[in-house]
Amino acid sequence: MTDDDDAAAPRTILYQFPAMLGLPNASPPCMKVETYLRFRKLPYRTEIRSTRQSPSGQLPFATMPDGRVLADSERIIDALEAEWEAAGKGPALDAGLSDAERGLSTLLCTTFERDLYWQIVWSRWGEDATWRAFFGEMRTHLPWLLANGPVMPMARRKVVKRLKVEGLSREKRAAIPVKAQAILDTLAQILGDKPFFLGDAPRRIDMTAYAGLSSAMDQTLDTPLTRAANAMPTLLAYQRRMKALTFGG
Ligand SMILES: N[C@@H](CCC(=O)N[C@@H](CS)C(=O)NCC(=O)O)C(=O)O
Repeated sequence: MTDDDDAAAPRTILYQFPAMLGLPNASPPCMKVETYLRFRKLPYRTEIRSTRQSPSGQLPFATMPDGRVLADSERIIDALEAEWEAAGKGPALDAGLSDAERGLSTLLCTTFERDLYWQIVWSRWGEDATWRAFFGEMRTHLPWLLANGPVMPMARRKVVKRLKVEGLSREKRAAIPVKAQAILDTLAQILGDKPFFLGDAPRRIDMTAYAGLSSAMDQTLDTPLTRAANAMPTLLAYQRRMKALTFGG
């Protein structure tokens, strides 16, 4: 890990969920920050925390190299990018993008962080069969009381309610894979034959994209979403390209 390149260098401490489902992190926002840190080869270490310990009530949050504690993946990356530029290490990841490219980046961000994100959440929490497998893995990381008491079924009911607000529910189950395929098709069309979403070089959106796509494609849970995404050669090649650049392999 980048953890030990230079023991004296100030490092970011990224607080997140434990690694699960064969992924460094099964939470796309946590994975986005770690992808960024690895892409930039910045010194960092990760620590497991619960959402109750986060200033925002959500993960990730981080202690920055200057000691500030920040929550929210975008704020953390904003601060690291600002430091990168201030230290004269080079241009920001999105330097030189046209207005149209910035606009596309914003739209893609919504597609990954809302549309694809809720599909991922559905694929784990919504369906009974995958929920059982997901919970089976999750409970190995939980204290006995949480793993066996009513807390996780209650958490599931809360997530299922939220999914309904996002338009994903048992009543509308038939529409879910149709919507998932439309999202995946749109992403593959925008990517086309470019190596990265905005061209030849990785940009900020690629951190978000890899985080979402790895959760959808590279998780050990066998879900309809995972199968649909892995059947798309453009997305599969992209996911592997980003993985090789950041986590290796
Ligand atoms: N906008 C936040 C979103 C973070 C987020 O949604 N985290 C989820 C895990 S993927 C979470 O902590 N959920 C627990 C909750 O909301 O209670 C970011 O980008 O960091």
